[in-house]
Amino acid sequence: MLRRLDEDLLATDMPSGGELLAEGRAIAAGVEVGTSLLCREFGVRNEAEYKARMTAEGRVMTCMNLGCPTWAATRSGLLHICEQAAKRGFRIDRFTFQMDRRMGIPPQLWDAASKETGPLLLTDAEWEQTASTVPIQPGLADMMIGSPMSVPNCVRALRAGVNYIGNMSQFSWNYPVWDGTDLDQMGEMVKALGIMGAKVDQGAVVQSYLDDGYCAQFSDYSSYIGWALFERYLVEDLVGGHLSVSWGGLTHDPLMKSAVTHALEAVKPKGRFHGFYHCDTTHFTKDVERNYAALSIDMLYQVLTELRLGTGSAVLPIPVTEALRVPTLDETVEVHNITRRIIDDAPRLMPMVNWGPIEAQRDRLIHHGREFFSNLLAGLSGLGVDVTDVLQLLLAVRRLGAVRIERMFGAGARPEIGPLHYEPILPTDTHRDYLERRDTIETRIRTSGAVILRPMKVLVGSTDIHEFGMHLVMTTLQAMGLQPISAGVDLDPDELAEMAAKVNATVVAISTHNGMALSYARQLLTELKARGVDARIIMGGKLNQDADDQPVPVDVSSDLRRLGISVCEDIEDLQGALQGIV
Ligand code: B12
Repeated sequence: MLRRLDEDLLATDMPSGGELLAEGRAIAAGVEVGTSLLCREFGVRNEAEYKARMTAEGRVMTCMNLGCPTWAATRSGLLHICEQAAKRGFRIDRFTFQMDRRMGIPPQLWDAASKETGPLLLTDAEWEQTASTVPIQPGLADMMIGSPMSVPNCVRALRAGVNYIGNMSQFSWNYPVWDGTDLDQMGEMVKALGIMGAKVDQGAVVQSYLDDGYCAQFSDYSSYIGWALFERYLVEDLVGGHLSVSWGGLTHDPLMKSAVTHALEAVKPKGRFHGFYHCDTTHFTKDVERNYAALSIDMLYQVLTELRLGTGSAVLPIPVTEALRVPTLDETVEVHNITRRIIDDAPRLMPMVNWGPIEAQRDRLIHHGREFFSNLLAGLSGLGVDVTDVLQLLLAVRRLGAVRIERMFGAGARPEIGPLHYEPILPTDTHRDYLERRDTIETRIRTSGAVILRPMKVLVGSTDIHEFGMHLVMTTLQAMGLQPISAGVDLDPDELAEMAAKVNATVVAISTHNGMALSYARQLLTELKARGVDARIIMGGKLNQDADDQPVPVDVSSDLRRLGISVCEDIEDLQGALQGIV
């Protein structure tokens, strides 16, 4: 295990985590926690009590993702979905509010950043309406705790009557146009955790969606469990709060998924309810018909798991247009209708399920997950981190990054064939999918006798957190014999242009997914010009643009072409795009 690092894991003159938690608790004293419409209608004080009641009654709860371009559209969307569900004889218990990434930065910076997928909440009245428009409990997770706006967002959510507030796993995200330091961001997060800890008795639960953060980069499912234990240690042991751990969007193997859910439930303290378990999102393709099968298979196994464990966590189905764009309201109603029918029918299958192999897998996950967690704490301590200080822990793990953390502390083997090589014990679907796609790309390029391109300096980056496409771009370029330079993720146009100037790039290859392809491209062209960089731009991912007056993001591929940008629908198009440049 590594004992020394070349860079600093901690900052000089750091405040203590304890002081920041106390600051948060002082803020909490002035915050009155609201009660949502759902809780009022059911006569419960908060969502955890609602979950306890529904679980006792044997109801399998459901959750949806929702975020239209504006709050007004999202509000009427909630009313529409509620009405349509009632017509079809079912109701939805909660929704996870999908917001524009700008919610994580101070409002005075909003105009400087691009509009992305999802709405902004502008006024106190709008915050309040999130929990009072329909009897569906909101979970406010994205861009809340973990972002630079952790404190004001957390306070406003609690006042509105929202109890599950997160998203803890997003602590490592960078936010557009915000130029504070990682220490500033983590400091705000710790204060917000202090607020949540102080409001435990009123039902405050820190929400985490594991796949949003480091777990997406881990290659071993036991690291998921280890990381959940780490987050639980932070929130429950050090802050005195309650934690909800959700997961599932990046896993398509339903048996492994059931085993991981079993493990997460087994290491959870009694009396806690996780918010939701997410439908797989990665086996959804552009072939919408096939996606009905992906949805139904995932939901069936999830519902069976829920019937067995009675976790009180809601199942979250995903509309079949997932791989195309954000869904329409009616697409959301449709998948909930399908899911409710699955819930109604699944009990018949229960006696036929053999849970033995899943339980055996659960035990391995827990065993190796605990190993990861204790390695992590011992390792951080050995590196000089005070493992009883929340701020030090968050800053240190943020600076280490997911890949290094797993390499250093994961339970798997470390054959010395590369600097960051790690051999997972229970490989994640993300890891296996990457290896499969990499092999396909390498074989295709080898067998097609791909032309050796003249040396060109290709800079590769992502405008947001989506990185899997970007990794494949790097892999493809390497297979072609080039040596691409990685610029990383979450890049603002000026940052990317600055790097392009620095490395004297001849090509900039960008992966983008958050509904801002056109505004980003325009800004990037301006920034490159300002630096005198004459590089060709290639773009791929979700080449669409959000607008306040459009229900879903609009495809902007032709606008990008008009700007002189090479547009790639798939990774296979990359070679052609580069040949065009030669
Ligand atoms: C995985 C995923 C995530 C993961 C990402 C994990 C990670 N570390 O990368 C998590 C859960 C974190 C996530 C978060 C979000 N996501 Co997301 N995510 C996806 C998902 C399911 C798959 C994307 C993916 O990685 N696919 C696998 C790769 C290999 O395929 P690919 O990206 O399509 O790339 C292929 C091609 O496009 C091409 N390609 C891609 N880039 C490039 C670049 C070049 C140069 C070239 C040549 C080719 C190329 O090559 C690849 C192979 O063919 C998609 C839906 C879907 N099924 O596509 C939504 C999706 C992209 N996400 C979406 C959204 C809105 C978000 C959030 C903003 C939600 C929120 N409010 O929090 C956040 C992002 C926040 C942030 N900080 O940026 C939306 C985007 C909506 C839109 N505008 O159309 C989608 C479409 C889901 C949906 N239907 O609503 N997401």
